[in-house]
Amino acid sequence: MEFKVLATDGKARYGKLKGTHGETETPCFMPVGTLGAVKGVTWNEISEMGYSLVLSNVYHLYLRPGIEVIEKAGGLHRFVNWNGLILTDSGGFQVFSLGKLMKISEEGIYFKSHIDGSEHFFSPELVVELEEKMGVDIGMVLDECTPYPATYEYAKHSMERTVRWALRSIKARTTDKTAIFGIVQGGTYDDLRLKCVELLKGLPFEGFAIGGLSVGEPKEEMYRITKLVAPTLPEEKPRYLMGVGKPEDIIEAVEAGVDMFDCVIPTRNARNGTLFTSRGKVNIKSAKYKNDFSPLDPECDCYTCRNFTKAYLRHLYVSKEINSAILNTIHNLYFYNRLMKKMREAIKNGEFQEFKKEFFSKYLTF
Ligand code: PRF
Ligand code: ZN
Repeated sequence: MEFKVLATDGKARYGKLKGTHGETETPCFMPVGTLGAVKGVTWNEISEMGYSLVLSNVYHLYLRPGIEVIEKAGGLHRFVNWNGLILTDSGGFQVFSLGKLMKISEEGIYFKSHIDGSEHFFSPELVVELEEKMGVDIGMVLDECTPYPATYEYAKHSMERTVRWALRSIKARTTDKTAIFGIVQGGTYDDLRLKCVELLKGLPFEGFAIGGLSVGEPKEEMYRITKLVAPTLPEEKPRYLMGVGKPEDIIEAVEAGVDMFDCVIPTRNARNGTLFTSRGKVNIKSAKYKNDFSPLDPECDCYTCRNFTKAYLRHLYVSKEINSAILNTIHNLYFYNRLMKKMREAIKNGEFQEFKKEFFSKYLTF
């Protein structure tokens, strides 16, 4: 993997990331394709919207269809027939958030399948092995996503274990075709976060992620930790804020020097009828759109906005038509990609502050 910062504006960075299966400009947003599919859209639509990097998940793929199936298919790219970049999350977060965690030990994580209740074990070594077997471009290490709130003692032990697991992950590597990213934990404690960066930053990871945020802490805490941690990470490597977020959160984090993001918000909200527009969020099920024959976002030139009215989108949603999810997802993912593109242009032109001001002058965040 190759990464180059090509321009900066304040702490914000514009760059290029090259992996085994292509390249992407940064800051970038990764659509979430947990099970090897981004819900509601085809790969063709994903790449037409301008995306060349998507996120998937080793925990889910391990449980179904199983990593052997993916190996037999010739790797994850061949199995799903996506020829762009793929980053896989390790399951460190999913095991916790799905609530099926059985036991966490120094060795790894014992968990129960959310599908059939069967028992499994993930070690840092196994996760790297599975990510390499699937041939993904970027694999995340196994970490412990510290919940919020957590006591100082808990957050400290959990962060220290995440660092020991990071060292084991490095030792388990057998190829550089799959890049591996380390993950910074430490809860909402500044000194633990900085300590974690210090312990990880000398290790031969191709990039670093900030984990353990957007787990229920107040927004101010998330911004504070992001602004504290991002600038301390190695300048020449990509920085990834995991599971974030809303458009306004992403803008704040880009300003702090973060390069990569993923979140289910644009795709999940699309299916719930919540759409992102240049004026803020739109709840398409609202009765006020019943006879509104204007486009969803006059500033958007996605397939949905170019062709359909709010009244029609509302009708599809209310009628539970599959096309509602499809058209809404196309719009939301297009909106997110355009947001990232605007930020990249602004950074290149040294106009990030102007961009931010302009964005928030129109976009209502309540
Ligand atoms: N760790 C991992 N994946 C994640 C997170 C984390 O802390 C988060 C936190 N928002 C999202 N996804 N491995
Ligand atoms: Zn649109």
